[in-house]
Amino acid sequence: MMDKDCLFCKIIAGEIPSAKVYEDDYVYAFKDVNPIAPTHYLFVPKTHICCAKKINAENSQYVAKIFEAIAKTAETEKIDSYRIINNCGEEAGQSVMHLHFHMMAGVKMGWGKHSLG
Ligand code: DGP
Repeated sequence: MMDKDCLFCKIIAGEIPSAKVYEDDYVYAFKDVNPIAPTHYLFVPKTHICCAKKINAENSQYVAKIFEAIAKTAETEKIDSYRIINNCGEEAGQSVMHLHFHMMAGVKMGWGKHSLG
C-alpha cells in the first residue's frame, strides 16, 4: 500500500524524479539528494511502512529484501565496505517517515560516541 502524501511513495511511483540505483518487486533504491559520503544510497520498501517501529510479521519480508538488494548492489558496484543505517524517530534523525536504509561508502568512517550528536 502506498501513501499519496508520502515523499518516498511519490519517488517510487515516479511522480518525483530520483537517480535510481536498484529496483525489484519489493525494493527501490536511489541516490540520497544530500549525500554525506561519496556513495550514499537510500533503500526503501515498495509499500508504505513509516519506520522501524512498525516492522512486524506481515511486512518483515521487505526488510530481508532490502538487505538482499544492498548486497547485490554492493557486488555489482564492487563496493567492498559500507555502512547501513536506519534512523527511527525524530531524535534519532529520521526526517522522512517512510522506512529507509542508508547505504554509505567511499570514506574511512569513525565509530563511537563522537559519531553521535
Ligand atoms: P533520514 O534523515 O534518515 O530520514 O533520511 C532522509 C534522507 O532522505 C536524507 O538523507 C535526505 C534524503 N532525501 C530527502 N528528500 C529527498 C528527495 O526528494 N530525493 C532524494 N533523492 N533524497 C531525499
